Amino acid sequence: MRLEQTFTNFLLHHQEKYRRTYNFLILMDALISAAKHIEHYYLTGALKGNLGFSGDVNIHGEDVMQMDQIAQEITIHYLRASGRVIHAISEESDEIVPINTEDGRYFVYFDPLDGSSNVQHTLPVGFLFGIAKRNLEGIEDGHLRAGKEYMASGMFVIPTGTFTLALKDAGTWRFHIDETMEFVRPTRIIIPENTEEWELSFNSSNRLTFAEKVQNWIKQNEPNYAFRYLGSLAADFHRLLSNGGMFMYPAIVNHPDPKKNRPQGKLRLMYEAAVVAYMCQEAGGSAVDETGTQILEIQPKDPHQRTALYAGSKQLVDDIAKVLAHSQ
Ligand code: FBP
Repeated sequence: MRLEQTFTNFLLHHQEKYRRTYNFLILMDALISAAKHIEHYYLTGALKGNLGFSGDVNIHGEDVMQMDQIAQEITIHYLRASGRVIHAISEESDEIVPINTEDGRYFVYFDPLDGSSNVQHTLPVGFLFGIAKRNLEGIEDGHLRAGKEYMASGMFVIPTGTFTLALKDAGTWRFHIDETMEFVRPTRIIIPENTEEWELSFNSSNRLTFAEKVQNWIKQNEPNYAFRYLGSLAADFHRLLSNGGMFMYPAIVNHPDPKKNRPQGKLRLMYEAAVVAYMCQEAGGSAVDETGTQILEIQPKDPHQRTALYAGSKQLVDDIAKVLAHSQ
């Protein structure tokens, strides 16, 4: 009989090793409870008729799915119950959500159900989150945190029962859910250097809308690698962390319908790109934007700010970063 180390045991040892408090455990417990409930509602969504559109439109002008609202409600409930969160920024809330502004210890940036094009088919989606800590030494000015100021980030790939967590200067770890609904078997993730399994992951139907230099880079390099794309950042990045290569959501600058151009990118900086970039960096990889700037260095000006994203194996990201920075 093989009994596995649980996530809770793993985190308790981590906190002990770095002489940290129990506060982070309470927050992580809240996020895990939220993810488990979101997974339950998602798995039963088709039978309960929860996988359709809610009729509402979010701040990005996108139709909101019923599951987006369910996932948002569940997550805010558990973050509030933790008593540890100052405020939260969510894709599903136009405004910053004040929670425990006086006594809270953490800022939480999250996308409760990422990968909306997969929802109606109960295909893999993601629960993405980034965590930053209040200034314990001086005045807390509540500024929007750049990715490099995060202390942790992670993602649940729903409904696959997998959870990946990056801890500041302590690596990126993967956990799997067991028969008792516990996340177990902490496995350190290092993006492989061996290029055998490397892949490129991007929405190929957009390729002619990318900047010419990006199109040329793809033409030169794609013959060397596999191509994989699920249309869910969490699911695509989950696979890429194990295989290596690069996930790309470039800026759209050459769309035949100029109204559909997205020079600033599609993905959101604080709760999508920076979350992935943080896990990437702790796993030995890298992540840049359309100018070749490190995603984790970008200081957000707006909670829902967008960015282009190139994330994955350092060698590939450094290579395209040179091209991106060059002809600006
Ligand atoms: P949502 O948050 O609206 O789902 O958008 C994010 C996302 O779905 C990512 O998960 C995914 O990588 C990308 O958009 C897919 O976009 P596209 O359908 O344009 O390829």
